[in-house]
Amino acid sequence: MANCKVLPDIGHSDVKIEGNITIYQDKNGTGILYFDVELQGFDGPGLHAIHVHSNAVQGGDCSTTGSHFDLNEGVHGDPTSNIRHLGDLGNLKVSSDGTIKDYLIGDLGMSLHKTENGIISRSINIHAGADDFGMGGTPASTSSGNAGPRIACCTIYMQAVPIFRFNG
Ligand SMILES: [Cu+2]
Ligand SMILES: [Zn+2]
Repeated sequence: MANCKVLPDIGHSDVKIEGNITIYQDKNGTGILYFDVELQGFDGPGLHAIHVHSNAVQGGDCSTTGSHFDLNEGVHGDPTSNIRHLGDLGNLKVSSDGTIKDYLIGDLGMSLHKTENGIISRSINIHAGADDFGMGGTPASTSSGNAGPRIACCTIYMQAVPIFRFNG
């Protein structure tokens, strides 16, 4: 199990987005990787790109996280496509009250283990705009989905699985 505590980008003082993304995968690390997204503080409803980026967040600055996590110099794309970066998770759909609750993304390409596709100590970034999945016909589209600035981000940390003990 891993956790990513989302905070606004240090360069965006107007952004109020915060929350948690809990990430879990079955024991042998070959199953679906789940991202359970719970966020609040968006300005309103809409779509926002969400990606795993290569590096951890330095000093609250989302621009320090590098490009979309991938094992090769791949092309950006739709999370349901075979042509994509590993870190391309698509768009978050934010509700009219500016929150996103119990939103579960499943992914088969990444892992919580110390394998080359592992994502511990990498980051998750949330963008100001929607991801066009590389269909926009511009260089910004094919490299990163033309999703605009990184407005919130977090570093992915391993978290011990809680153990419950019962007396009686
Ligand atoms: Cu991104
Ligand atoms: Zn990408």
